[in-house]
Amino acid sequence: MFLLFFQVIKCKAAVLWGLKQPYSIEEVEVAPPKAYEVRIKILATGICRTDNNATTGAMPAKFPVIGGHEATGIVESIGEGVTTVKPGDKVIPLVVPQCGICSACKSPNSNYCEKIDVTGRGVLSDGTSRFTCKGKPVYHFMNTSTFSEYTVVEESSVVKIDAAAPPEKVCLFGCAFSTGYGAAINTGKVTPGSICAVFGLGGVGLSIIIGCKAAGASRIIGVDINPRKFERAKAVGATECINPKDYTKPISEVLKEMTDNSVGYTFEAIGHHHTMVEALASCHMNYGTSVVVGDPPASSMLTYDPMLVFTGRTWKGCIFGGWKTKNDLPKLVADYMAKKFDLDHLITHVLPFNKIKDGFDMLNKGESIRTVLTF
Ligand code: PAD
Ligand code: ZN
Ligand code: ZN
Repeated sequence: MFLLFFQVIKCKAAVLWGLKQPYSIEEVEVAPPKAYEVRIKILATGICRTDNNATTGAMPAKFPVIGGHEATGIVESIGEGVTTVKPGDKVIPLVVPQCGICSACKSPNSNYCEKIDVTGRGVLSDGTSRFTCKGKPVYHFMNTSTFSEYTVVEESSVVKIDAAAPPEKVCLFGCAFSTGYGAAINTGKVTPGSICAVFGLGGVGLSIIIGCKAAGASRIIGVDINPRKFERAKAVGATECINPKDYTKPISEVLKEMTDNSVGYTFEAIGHHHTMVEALASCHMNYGTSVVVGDPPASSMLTYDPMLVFTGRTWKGCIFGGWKTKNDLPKLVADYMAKKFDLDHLITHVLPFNKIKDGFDMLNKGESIRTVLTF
């Protein structure tokens, strides 16, 4: 029985063979976990813009790669030395690990664990991958690779959550919700009564709105070029929504006029240079704070007028909403179970895993917020 745990598992996974190719469902082999590693059976996984960025090159990845990073699963087996999870535990794989020993993990002010993989390393700590397909190694994506029936992660990249948590909802704590909510609460530190503007009303932007509302913002203005996003943004707390295409002047000017020049906080949840600068220009020239949440396109430079920060604005970014994942995610899920948050407006579609292509098509046509794939 013990030996059964340590067999290679053959299963279905969505493999990206190279840039600008679609995710293709293949049979892959998933090796058993080595020491300090955990093999997880994935139950549900969301489709995030970052998974699409891996296909365009905006997010670095080592090909061929199994994408996906926003998921819930059950621990299938553990390698030697693993103590924080055991087979049968319900878990969330962690895009931002918490190894506990690097300088970021030891600092109370950082969650940027050195084990994070945002550069497309694609391998676990021993320099190898646990996946093969058609005799070739297939690489890991952001330490997680959740577009697979089974995946292997390091112990630092997985956390146990409440066994009763619904997998097809709480997978959003694996990325969108935690990122957006934390960007407002932890990074922006939105204050009661303040005015906020959120650029980009996808899963991350809507989660920022939920965070701004929880922090007591008096006005939350959603900004998106797709007006089909407005209804759900308002449902989660946006007080108004505007479309830059409806104006000839810069949206920073529009926001200034709408608010008597008093936008305290802006958030960029799109991932374009021009909207990052526009969001910066949209917060108050002195006391305003602007948070970059959207993934900056890889290997690109941004130019901006330094006067924008010289006058006193604060320009910040965050990864995964600033949460220390192993410590904080179980508490966020517990808050969800206590009905502190409602994720229903964020999830527009639930599809079986083999419909992954439809999920990406809807993301790229602007028809979905979050599509959750179930196994
Ligand atoms: P999404 O594609 O679902 O939403 C982006 C929204 O931006 C869409 O509604 C678009 O219509 C809108 N948009 C596009 N262009 C413009 C424009 N010029 N002006 C206004 N609105 C526009 O993405 P998402 O919510 O999954 O992710 C948003 C970004 O956040 C994306 O860059 C993703 O890679 C990044 C991200 N960052 C982290 C992090 O830790 N910092 C985590 C997860 C995702
Ligand atoms: Zn994501
Ligand atoms: Zn660390």
